[in-house]
Amino acid sequence: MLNRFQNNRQFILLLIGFFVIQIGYAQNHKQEVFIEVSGEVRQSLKISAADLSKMEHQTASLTDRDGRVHRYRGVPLTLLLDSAGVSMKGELRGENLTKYLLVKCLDGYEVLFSLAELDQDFGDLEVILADQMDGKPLPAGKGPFRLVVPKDKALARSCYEVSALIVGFATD
Ligand SMILES: Nc1nc2c(c(=O)[nH]1)N[C@H]1C(S)=C(S)[C@@H](COP(=O)(O)O)O[C@H]1N2
Ligand SMILES: [Mo]
Repeated sequence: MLNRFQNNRQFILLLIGFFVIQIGYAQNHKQEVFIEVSGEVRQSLKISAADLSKMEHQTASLTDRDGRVHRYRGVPLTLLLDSAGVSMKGELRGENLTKYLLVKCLDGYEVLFSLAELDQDFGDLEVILADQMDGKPLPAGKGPFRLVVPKDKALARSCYEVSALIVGFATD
C-alpha cells in the first residue's frame, strides 16, 4: 500500500517536472512575429520588432471599445511603404490609382485601404503601425503590431496582430 502511494507520488512529481520543462521551453521559444510587405512593391520586406523599433515613430491616440483612451507609438505606414518602394506621391497616377493595401492579421482578420487614401497628396489618412501602447509593448493577443487609424470613426480598421501588408491592383 505504502509502496503504491510512493510510486504514485513519484509519477505525479515526474509529471509536474515534465510540464515545468514544457512551459520553460515554450517561453524561450516564442515564435517571433514578422511583418511581411509584398505584392506590387519594388523590394519585399520582412520586418522584425527590432527593425521597426529603429524606425521613426509617431504618437496617436485611440479610444478602445470600452471608452478608454490609449496612446500608441508606431511607425507611419507611408514610411514602411516608401521603404518597400511602393508607388506613392508623384507615382500615384494612372493605373496606380487602382492600387490597394491589404492588411492581414494573425487571427485571419483583414482590412483594406486604397493607396490614394493613404498618400499625402490625396487622402493623407494618418495610419501608424504601432509597437507600443501606453509606453509598453502591446498586450498579448493585441500585438506585437497594431494598426492605429485615429481619424476613422469606427475602430474596425485599427487591426491588431498585424502580420502582412500586401499591395495589389484592384481588378474585376
Ligand atoms: N486582428 C483583429 N483586429 C481587430 C479586430 C479583430 O477581430 N481582429 N476587431 C476590430 C474591431 S471590430 C474593434 S471594435 C477593435 C477593438 O479594439 P480594442 O480591443 O482596442 O477596443 O479592434 C479591431 N481590430
Ligand atoms: Mo468593432
